[in-house]
Amino acid sequence: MATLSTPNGYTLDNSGKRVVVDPVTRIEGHMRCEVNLDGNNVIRNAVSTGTMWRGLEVILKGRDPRDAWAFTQRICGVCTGTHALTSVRAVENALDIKIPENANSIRNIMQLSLQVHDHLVHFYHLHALDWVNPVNALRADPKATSELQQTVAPHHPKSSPGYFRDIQTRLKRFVESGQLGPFKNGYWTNPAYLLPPEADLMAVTHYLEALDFQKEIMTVRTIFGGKDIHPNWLVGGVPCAINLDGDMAAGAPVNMASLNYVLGVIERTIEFVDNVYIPDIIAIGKFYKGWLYGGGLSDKALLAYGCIPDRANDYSPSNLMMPHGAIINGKLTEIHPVDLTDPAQIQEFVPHSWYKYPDETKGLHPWDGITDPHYELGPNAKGTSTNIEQIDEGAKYSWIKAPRWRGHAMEVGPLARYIVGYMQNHRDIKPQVDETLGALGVPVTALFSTLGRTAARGLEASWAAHKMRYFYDKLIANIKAGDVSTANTSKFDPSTWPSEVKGVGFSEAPRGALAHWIRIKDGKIENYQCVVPTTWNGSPRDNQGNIGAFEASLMNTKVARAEEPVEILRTIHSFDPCLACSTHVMGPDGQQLAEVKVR
Ligand code: NFE
Ligand code: MG
Repeated sequence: MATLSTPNGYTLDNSGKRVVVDPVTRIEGHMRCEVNLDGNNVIRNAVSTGTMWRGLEVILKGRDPRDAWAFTQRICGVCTGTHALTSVRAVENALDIKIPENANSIRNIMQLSLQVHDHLVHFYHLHALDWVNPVNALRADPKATSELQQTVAPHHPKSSPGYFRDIQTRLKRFVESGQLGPFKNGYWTNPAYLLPPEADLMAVTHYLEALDFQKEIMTVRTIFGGKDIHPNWLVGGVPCAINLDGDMAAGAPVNMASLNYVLGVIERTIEFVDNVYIPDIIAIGKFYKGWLYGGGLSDKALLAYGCIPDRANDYSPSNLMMPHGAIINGKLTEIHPVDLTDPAQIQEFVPHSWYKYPDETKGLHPWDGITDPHYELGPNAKGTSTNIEQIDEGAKYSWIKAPRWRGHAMEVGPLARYIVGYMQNHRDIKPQVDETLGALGVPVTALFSTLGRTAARGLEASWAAHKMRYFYDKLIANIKAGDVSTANTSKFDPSTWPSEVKGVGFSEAPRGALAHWIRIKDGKIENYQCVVPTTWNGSPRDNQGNIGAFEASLMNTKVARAEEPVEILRTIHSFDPCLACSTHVMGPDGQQLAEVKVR
């Protein structure tokens, strides 16, 4: 082909120089990305491939629905609990099980703490080095760095010149030893890095502080869920007993002492996000204003399911504290309601995915989903099936299916949630976004960009941190009113269940809209399908030729050095990809189907 127009409004041209990034690092899971550059090094064609596959949906067949959360939680090592939460909701929806208010508050606190934790790790440890140059930080003046921090983040206590000098010395030792550790393999001489040395040193310092803070924020889930990164969950509520006078040894993990501890962690989380994370985004954003344009989806197709029910058991949009709705064709003022039970709304397509359907011209709703792997490279691929040199995107080319909402390729995640919320005048989101745009001095259209996506994630981390406090207060008030119930076990026994039921559970995972669909027959799982955020964002082309969100976001980006594609990483990383979540399938007998070598 030379040029090809997609129904979602992109013109693809694969005639120019092909650049392959494989593996894309600083993500979860394994991903490959290929682009074609024109004579001016502008991306004119983009191909995103999930290069791994695993087994979960098939493993679940025939198992006890009450155990599904424990399996699905292991889809991923970063957004763990959100799958467990979505799974117990799917089962509760199928069996019409209501949970106590305390369980709702505790689930929300756990989910919100995951949201903040995940966003912090993404910004500092997976994404920051696309903007921040640790080698350049060696040239910083620690005193000027201290002054910079006191200007941009005046409430953060760790700000003395001596503190920054110590960090710089540590960093210098790293670099001089030739062992850059976490800072290895960066493009540190690339002209795309624009921060002054002091901003680099400040951000690298916060990288280390955020690393440290991880071990604190995860304790919220260890108290309510017994452990992390894979805490315990329960169909019908949460598996922890509340006894204010109790102690851990007596089997009451939720007591006065541990609740006080949780409160302390929540307060420190709010402090860290509001005094460090948000100021860093604004400080970095000011130096990279060019990245507030481009990297968005030109058709502005955005999807959010909503999450964080205020009262228990009510999943209608008016009770969900995170935004719900779909935007298509760039019409921001028209927000469509989303119905996950409607086969006309959600469908997964596979003509460009390494799966087989009986009829691949049609999509399947997840309740009728089929997981039948089929690995083959197209006729125009280069290399061999185990050592791919170039993907053929005209054929099957990814382990990710292509989910579509009413036929549209959608972006999900913090940016989708924040734009839907902003357009709905969400009472928390609207002022937060307006304040940030004001601080950066840019119009609302700047949201549709690589940095807009990164900024939305930071704002959402702040929102989530404050909402943890809201549900903490709610939990305490309810306990003080005499209600210590955390689980409803009235329908736990399968003999109380109908012989055939189906259900759907949904949440907003850190990376976007997540849902699990379940069919239960005679007390066992008949079919289980997960459609996860990175399945939406990282999807390949569909039956109509629509490109997915990763692919669309890369289009028309200019790359400074073709051999150092930091620009590709910036935009792909702004989605916080998780290929582990999105490629969670394998052959029915668990056999190895092919070995895909990643260069
Ligand atoms: Ni593995 Fe996940 C999130 C889910 S997939 S990280 O967030 O669900 O994008
Ligand atoms: Mg799936």
